[in-house]
Amino acid sequence: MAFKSLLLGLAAVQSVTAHFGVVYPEWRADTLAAENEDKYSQWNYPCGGVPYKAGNITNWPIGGGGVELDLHHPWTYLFINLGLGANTTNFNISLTPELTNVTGKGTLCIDKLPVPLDSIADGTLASIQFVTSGESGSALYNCADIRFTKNATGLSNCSTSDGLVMHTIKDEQQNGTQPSQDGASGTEDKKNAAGILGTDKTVLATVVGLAVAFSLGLGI
Ligand SMILES: [Cu+2]
Repeated sequence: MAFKSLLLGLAAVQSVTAHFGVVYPEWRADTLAAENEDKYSQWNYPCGGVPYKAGNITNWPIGGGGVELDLHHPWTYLFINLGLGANTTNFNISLTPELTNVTGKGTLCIDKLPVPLDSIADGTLASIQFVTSGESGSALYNCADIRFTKNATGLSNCSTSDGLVMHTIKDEQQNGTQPSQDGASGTEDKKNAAGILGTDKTVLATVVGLAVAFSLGLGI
């Protein structure tokens, strides 16, 4: 019982300091802010409990724009989805069609997420859903509302934090799935905690370690 309340205590402490933030396009609401703690929860599908237009609508390029995230967990799977229309709850267009793993904490900049649609009319309203998930499959959600706009400026002044690496399954397949003995890609594979296709024992040990940390409520 005492152990359980210790774990719950740890989880509560982590709840404000961890999770993730959306810097660009501007999120509906700061779901990390202490004053929003009772209103919103990033655990809630599809948008952390934040209603449409709770914040500003950002003009975003028609062919696809950039995003900037603030990641607080040691690693995460990342899914970015698009829902067309005002106040949609149907985020059925994937902007990250390859399974994506981000290792490291800090600022993640993606310069351009192509939108896989042939024609979007200027002024079309939409929302972008950001989902992060650990190995357990439970996920965190945030949304940002956008307006597809010709000549929208997009992301600027964003630089990805040192040590933060984004991988997709496709990258892993193209760069070789066998960690090399001395090559740079081998080093990178060992750092890649999710180790999607990694067979390396270091990777496995890291994943097990993280699984233990997650099961204890750390970093959640
Ligand atoms: Cu968290």
